[in-house]
Amino acid sequence: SLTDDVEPGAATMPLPQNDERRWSDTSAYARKKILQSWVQLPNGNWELGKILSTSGEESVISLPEGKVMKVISETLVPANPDILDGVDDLMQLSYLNEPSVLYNLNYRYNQDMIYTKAGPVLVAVNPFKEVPLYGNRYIEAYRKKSNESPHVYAIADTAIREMIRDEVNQSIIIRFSLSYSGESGAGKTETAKIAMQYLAALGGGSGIEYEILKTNPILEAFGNAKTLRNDNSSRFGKLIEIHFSESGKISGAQSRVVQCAEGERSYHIFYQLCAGASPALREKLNLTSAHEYKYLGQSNCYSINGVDDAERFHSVKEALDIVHVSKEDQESVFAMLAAVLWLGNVSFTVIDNENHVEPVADESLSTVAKLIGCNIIDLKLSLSKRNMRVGKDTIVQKLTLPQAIDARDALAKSVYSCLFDWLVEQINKSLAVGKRRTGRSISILDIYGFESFDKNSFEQFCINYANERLQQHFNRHLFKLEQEEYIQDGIDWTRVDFEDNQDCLSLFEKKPLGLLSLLDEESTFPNGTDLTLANKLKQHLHSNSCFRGDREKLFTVVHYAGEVTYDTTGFLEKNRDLLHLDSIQLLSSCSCHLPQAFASSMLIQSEKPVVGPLYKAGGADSQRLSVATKFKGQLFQLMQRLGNTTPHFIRCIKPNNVQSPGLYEQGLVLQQLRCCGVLEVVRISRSGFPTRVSHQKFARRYGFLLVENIADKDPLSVSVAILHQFNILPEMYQVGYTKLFFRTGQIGVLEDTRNRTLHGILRVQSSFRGYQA
Ligand code: AOV
Ligand code: MG
Repeated sequence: SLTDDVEPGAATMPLPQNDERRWSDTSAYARKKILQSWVQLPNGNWELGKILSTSGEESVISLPEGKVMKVISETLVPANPDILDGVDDLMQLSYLNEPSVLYNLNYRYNQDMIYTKAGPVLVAVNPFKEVPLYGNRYIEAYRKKSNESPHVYAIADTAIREMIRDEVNQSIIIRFSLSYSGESGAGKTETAKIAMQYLAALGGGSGIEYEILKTNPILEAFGNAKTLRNDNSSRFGKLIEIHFSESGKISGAQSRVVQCAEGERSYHIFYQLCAGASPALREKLNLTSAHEYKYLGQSNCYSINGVDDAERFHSVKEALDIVHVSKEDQESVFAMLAAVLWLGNVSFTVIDNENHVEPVADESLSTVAKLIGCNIIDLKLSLSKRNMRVGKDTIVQKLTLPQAIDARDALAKSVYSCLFDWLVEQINKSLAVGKRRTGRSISILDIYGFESFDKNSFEQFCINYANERLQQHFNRHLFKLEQEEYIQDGIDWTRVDFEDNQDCLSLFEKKPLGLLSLLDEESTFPNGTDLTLANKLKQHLHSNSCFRGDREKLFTVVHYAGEVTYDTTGFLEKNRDLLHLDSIQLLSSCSCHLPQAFASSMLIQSEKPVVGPLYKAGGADSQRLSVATKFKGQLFQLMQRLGNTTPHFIRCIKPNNVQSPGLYEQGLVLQQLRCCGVLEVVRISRSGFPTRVSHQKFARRYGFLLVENIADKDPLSVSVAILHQFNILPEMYQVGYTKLFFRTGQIGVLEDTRNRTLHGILRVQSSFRGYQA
């Protein structure tokens, strides 16, 4: 037959080209004769073909629709037999390579099976439509384990069980990373909500779970915005900690937030307020329509398909009721929002021949003053002058138009970000009422993904730095720790290489010559500019392999997910956190209580023991942490919390860039799979021993199943006896010095036996009791 011509083990071993080689499973290929193979078409997509013949270096392949193609044998990639179509764990694929993984995910995706396991990681492909996979019926099925197909619910369930079994805090890390194309909209936030749903249902009975779910609309309204890539894009990262009591009931929750400086953004809540405020509130806040506000007009987009802003506004108000924000406070919150909107409309007029300006005394200015409760003259002053301390003297500097606009926008941003922090605090207070933190917790991390645009600024710099840190957590956990543990415990293990990103992290964090330190240093120089910053970076970092200086204000960082070129324009301003003492003074002079609270929180912050370098704004005496340093501090706190947990990973994948259901773009999916190292994870898990149990624990858990007497035996001997009695195949486990290591799935067999036996014992006991009664 024609196919007999194929000699896969011979010279034409089909190694995929260049760096994809590491993902191919050549040994398996060499052992078997391949009938089906993947062929890469000129457009980059892979298609399944039958190998008709192979001669020399070429093979003849028949493709669907009767096409026949001659290809270089080396470019062929083995395909899996049909019976493996749509397996629910990529570990089960005989041939582990890119096209096979792409095909498998696609096969499932077409049938609305959006979840697939990749060893220990859950891969979720965004359906961009409602899929019938959620709700009480499904929750119940996963709780009872009657449904075992991959699901967020299954991950959440494992987290609960491991929390109880190992008495260790757990985390569910929902992340995504991708270079050069929109990562936003992959489904992280939705996935976090689905996980919370499950935890709330299982830890139910305390009443708090309802509140936890209800806080979502608040955080989303104030923290999310419509972007080109995602109608509901998160502009902050959050870690939700759900606390459980000893009895496994939810006892409280807390959100930790990592916020990074953002330009003026159109957060949902602004549109919701404009659309949904009652006539009385409108009058009180002097509210007009969204179109009238400059801050909202910038993107020229006022509504989102299928979203009723007015209705959402009511949900937010309800949610605020649930977390016990009083009606009065709610009104203050809305007043702050309106103040921010009106601030954007404040305009300036030139007052002298040196181009100094002052705000125009119009409706915008007076409304802002009224809403925050300050004197209009004070407001005017703070937007046209700046107090500077030079040595012991204070001098007053008048502002030019760009400076005044900066001061105005900085005030608006500060009010908004203080408001957001204040809300998070209220939510946390309400969710933690009087609860003691005795039990364990499960944390869910939903953080913005890697970003790379045509132009990348300070925000991308922070976001990508955070992702670099998280990537390391992921790497360390899945690869490094894994292998180190094998070696430490003396078991047979061939090293699998993985790419560490420590070099890139050092580029950011090294002191004093790292990106963050140098940025902070330059921010403290009154004469520092974006250009001097760029030059400084180039001067000190040019020999670093993760850094490249480019022309003028540009520099490039080689991230794990790809190269990103940053433009230092605006870096110093954004890092300095422009709010001057003048503005803090203005807010503290206000008669309304929220601005006062904001002012004092900012003052407290500046008086805190300093973690990073101090910043003096152009000589002004506000000593505040730089934004980057604050961000790093928040990030480290987050990592510290995560560090003490057993992580469970979910990777979200976006199958197309147009938020459309049913459309699966191979190239886009592949890019994402590559970036998050899905195939390496599968490979390492498949060849490794992901389940491990100490001899003591193992002996304690299964020892009673033994027929022989074990009373005087040490745990290791007991463990070995158990393995023998249950005929666990030798290639399925390894005995280490302190632990047993199992291949995936093995422990399940033992657990089943244990459960059956226990069940039997209980039945005997209850029938015995019945007899007594
Ligand atoms: P993101 O959190 O990953 O983006 P989202 O969770 O906001 O992405 O998802 C974007 C959109 O995809 C949602 O608004 C839904 O319409 C849809 N979607 C995601 N997951 C599901 C699902 N399981 N079922 C149905 N629809 C879904 V960003 O925060 O922008 O990085 O920054
Ligand atoms: Mg999100």
